[in-house]
Amino acid sequence: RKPSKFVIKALSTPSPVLTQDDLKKLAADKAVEYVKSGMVLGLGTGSTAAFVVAKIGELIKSGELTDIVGVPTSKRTQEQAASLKIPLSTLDAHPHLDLAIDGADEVDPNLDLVKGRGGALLREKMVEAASDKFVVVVDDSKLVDGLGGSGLAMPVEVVQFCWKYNLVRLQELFKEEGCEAKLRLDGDGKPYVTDNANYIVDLYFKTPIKDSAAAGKEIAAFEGVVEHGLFLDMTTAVIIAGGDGVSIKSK
Ligand code: ABF
Repeated sequence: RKPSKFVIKALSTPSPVLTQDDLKKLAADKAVEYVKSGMVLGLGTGSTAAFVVAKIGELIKSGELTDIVGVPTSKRTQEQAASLKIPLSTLDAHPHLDLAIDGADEVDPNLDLVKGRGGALLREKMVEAASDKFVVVVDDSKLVDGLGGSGLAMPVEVVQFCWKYNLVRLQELFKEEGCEAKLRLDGDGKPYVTDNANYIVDLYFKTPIKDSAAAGKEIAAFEGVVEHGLFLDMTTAVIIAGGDGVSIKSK
């Protein structure tokens, strides 16, 4: 399995009847071509990343990949990888990773990302920042002109203590972008609790974030903010599956 180089390149043309899941799987399979035996791998979270983990499990089972160590970015991924018998470790034991592969919620033309609608942003950012290469797998519905521009949530993980205080401060910070901040709730209408026992405040913007680098710094400076979903200057390459086929973008 020879991986292509990280360049913008159309790789194949899927038939028009492919579903969103088919597209996610196409992107995932392409990303797994970068995985080599002996690698320490960051295992992402979300439905696209789940296809990546499944494929890696398959290749380990068939003997095509050996000596893989996976560092999961969530309890969910940990469970999936364990069920597939992927050997697992932690950042404590493996502080340096070769490659991380994960999905994203938004990808801008600079390959900066919004992540964390799946709730795993803190562990994702820790693992992906510790990785030599970070490959993002998406279907083309995730492409935006500016971060925050999809109308969907940009998550911020906050401590439970006085979460409302931070919700108000975050909303105020993005007044110009018409930001509405909401505490994320679970299926029972209770506050959603992350793997790290924190809450998530979701920010909804009317217009994209003007300066995402400045925004990231300002959000992170708030006491009680644990992490935010802006993943800036972290991406090595993005694998995009869409109606026109699978393509790879890198800076
Ligand atoms: C993770 O899963 C998250 O950072 C992002 O929120 C989400 C994307 O999920 P999906 O691939 O299911 O759209 O990558």
